[in-house]
Amino acid sequence: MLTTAAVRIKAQELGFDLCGVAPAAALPELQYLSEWLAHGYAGEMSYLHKSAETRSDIRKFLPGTRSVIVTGTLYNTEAAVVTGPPLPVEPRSELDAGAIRVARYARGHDYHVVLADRLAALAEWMQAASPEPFEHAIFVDKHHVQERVYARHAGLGWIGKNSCLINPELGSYLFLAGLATSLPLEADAPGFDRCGSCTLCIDACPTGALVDAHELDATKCISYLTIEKRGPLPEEQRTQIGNHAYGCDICQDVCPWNLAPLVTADPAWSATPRDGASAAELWQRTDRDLHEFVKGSAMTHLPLAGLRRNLATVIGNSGDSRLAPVLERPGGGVKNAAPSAATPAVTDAVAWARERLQAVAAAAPPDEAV
Ligand code: B12
Ligand code: SF4
Ligand code: SF4
Repeated sequence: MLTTAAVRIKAQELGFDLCGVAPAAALPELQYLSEWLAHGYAGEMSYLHKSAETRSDIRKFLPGTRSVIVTGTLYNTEAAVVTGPPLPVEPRSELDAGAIRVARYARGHDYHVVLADRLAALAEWMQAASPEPFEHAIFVDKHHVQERVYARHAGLGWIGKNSCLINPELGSYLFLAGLATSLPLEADAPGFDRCGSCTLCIDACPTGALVDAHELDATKCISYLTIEKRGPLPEEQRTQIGNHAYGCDICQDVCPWNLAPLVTADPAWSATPRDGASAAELWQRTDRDLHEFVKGSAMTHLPLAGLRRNLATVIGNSGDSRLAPVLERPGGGVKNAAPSAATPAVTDAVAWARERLQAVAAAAPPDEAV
């Protein structure tokens, strides 16, 4: 019979840093989803409402599931922890005004693709190694499984007050993904809470999205606003976004369990540098060249118009009125080269950014005004 230990060894060979097994049972944390949705915390993520029934128990995702194999994959490639500067962003030099932040998880290749391939290889190996036939289904983020809950019960770590799964050795810059299977594998012991009296993540969140321990109001979260929210960003939240063009890591960057973050050597997660790129330079790209910047990464899940909306917002937050003229030149000013800039949410963000930068220029002493 296939054992949990054998599956774990194979998973590590395939590039997963962590692997454990949770029972397919009525786990206590699964119940929070319906409460969370009832609070309206999901905002426009209607897919969470639509799939709530399936998400409430993995046995609705794959009937007959007896074991849940959960993997954790370290994606961090940055040696030093860099927390977001105070918001709104103060330009620190001529060069870095308008430098964008891209969340660590989106800096490498698209994890949906990489991890699904590795899980398919694990499933194939299991089929060959198991004397008995079994059912299985892979889940990677977008599938209807509450991954953090099963990860905790597979012994990968605990769910922190910032709502992230934290491993005591590796921290929380981890992708989660796994396999539901009808095989009766031996379950691991669940991870236990090591947050103690710490509240650093709650205190550091610039938007107040962490309304309480383990309670995240996504509608206030920069990750939701920059990635999931379509159309114009709510006016009152634009300055809070600062220079975040895609996602946010602040509540993880401040976590003591990430203080000396491990860096992965896996080439899948190191790619073209995206974090720190110039919002002004990106804004002036044609749509085709802007797509080149995100190609192959999880950032492709955001339509180009959404990225432009975020870039215009970052430029507006840069506090550098010298960046205002670039807003007139999406696509380098070449006609029809940047159709995504013509969408209502983007033109709205541009008008807002221009107004903000004009106000900065007007407030500057005469010799500094442009
Ligand atoms: C929707 C979603 C989002 C939304 C909502 C986030 C959220 N906290 O729910 C938004 C867009 C904001 C988001 C942001 C991010 N996400 Co996201 N997201 C998801 C997704 C698709 C579903 C999560 C979900 O079910 N939410 C619903 C609510 C109910 O869950 P929850 O807040 O996580 O609450 C849980 C716990 O807090 C706990 N709980 C609640 N109350 C209490 C009380 C007590 C006492 C206890 C003990 C526990 C507890 O139970 C809940 C059950 O799930 C998962 C993938 C998946 N299929 O699971 C990825 C996932 C959670 N995201 C992930 C990542 C990487 C991120 C970001 C770091 C990306 C970024 N850098 O911008 C941020 C982190 C923000 C944060 N602090 O959570 C990873 C997390 C990996 C990890 N180590 O935890 C996942 C697992 C994707 C993956 N496959 O790797 N995400
Ligand atoms: S990801 Fe950023 S905005 Fe969202 S809860 Fe964490 S610190 Fe707050
Ligand atoms: S910052 Fe503190 S409270 Fe928040 S997740 Fe980390 S240890 Fe837990």
